[in-house]
Amino acid sequence: MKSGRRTLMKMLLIFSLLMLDACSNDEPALSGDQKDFNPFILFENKAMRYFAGNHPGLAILKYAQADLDNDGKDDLIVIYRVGNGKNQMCVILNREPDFVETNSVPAPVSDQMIQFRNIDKKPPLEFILQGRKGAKVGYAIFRMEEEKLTDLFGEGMQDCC
Ligand SMILES: [Ca+2]
Repeated sequence: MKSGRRTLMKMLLIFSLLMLDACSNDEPALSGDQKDFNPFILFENKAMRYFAGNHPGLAILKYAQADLDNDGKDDLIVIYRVGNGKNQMCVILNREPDFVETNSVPAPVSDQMIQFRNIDKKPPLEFILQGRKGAKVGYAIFRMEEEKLTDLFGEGMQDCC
C-alpha cells in the first residue's frame, strides 16, 4: 500500500516535470513583446510622437513598452531603419512631461523580436533583442544603466545587424 502511494507520488512528480517541460518548450514559439509600427500609435503614444518628431522621415519598424528605469512609468523601445539594410534601436525614457532619447545601438536587419525578461531578478528590467540577417541570427541582452542603453551580453549580433 505504502509503495503504491510512493509510485503514485513518483508518477505525479514525473507528470508535473513533463508539464513544466512542455511549458518551456512552448517558449520559443512566443511572438515577443514587440509590436509592428503603425501610424495610429502616433496618436495615442506621446513617447512615439516625440521620437518621430525628432527624426522626421525615418522608417519606424517595431516598438515595445515597459518600465526600463524602474520609475513606475513605461518607456518606449524603438527599432528603426537608418539606411538600406541598416537598423538601429534606442529607448525613449518617459520623464513626463519631457522625454529623453538614449544612445542608439545596431539592430538586426529582419525578424526583430524583443522580450522583456528580469534576468538578474532585480530592477531595472532587462530585455532581449534578437533577429536575423539572411540565415545569420543573433541576440543581445540590454539594460538601462543611468540613461545609457547598455549591451550586457550577446552573440552573433555583428553578423545580423
Ligand atoms: Ca520608466
